[in-house]
Amino acid sequence: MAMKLIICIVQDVDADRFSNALRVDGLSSTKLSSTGGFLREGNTTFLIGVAEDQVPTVLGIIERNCHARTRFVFPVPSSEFGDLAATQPIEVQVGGAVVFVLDVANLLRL
Ligand code: 2BA
Repeated sequence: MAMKLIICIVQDVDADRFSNALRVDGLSSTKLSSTGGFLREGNTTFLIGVAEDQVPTVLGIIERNCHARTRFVFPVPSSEFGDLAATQPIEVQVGGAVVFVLDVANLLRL
C-alpha cells in the first residue's frame, strides 16, 4: 500500500486536542512549533505518515478538531508616517487547517 505524508498546519489552540485524537485512532504524528508567515504568530505543524487508505480518516479527524477562527489584524502602514486607511484592522479567517498530502517514496527506520 502506498504511503502518504500529511503536513497539517493548525492553530496552537487546537493542537493538543488534535494530537490526542490522532493517538486515540492509533496514528503516529510529529508535532513541530511553527510560525505563520502572514500573522507572524505561532502555529503548529503536524507530520503524519499513513497508508493511503488512512488519509480520509486523518482528514476527518482534522475537520472535527481544527476550527476556523476570525482574527483582526492591523496591516503594516504603507509609509514611515503611516496612512490612516492602513490603521483600520482587517479581518482574516485562519484555519481550520492547511493540509498538504504528499506521496512518500520510502519510509525507513535505520
Ligand atoms: P499565516 O501565514 O500566519 O496566515 C494566517 C491567515 O492569514 C491565513 O489563514 C489566511 O487566511 C491569511 N493570509 C495569509 N496570507 C495572506 C495574505 N497575503 N493576504 C491576506 N490574508 C492572508 P490560513 O490560510 O488558514 O493559513 C494558516 C497558516 O497555514 C498560515 O499562517 C501559514 O502558517 C500556513 N499556510 C497557509 N498557506 C500555506 C502555504 N501555501 N504554504 C505553507 N504554509 C501555508
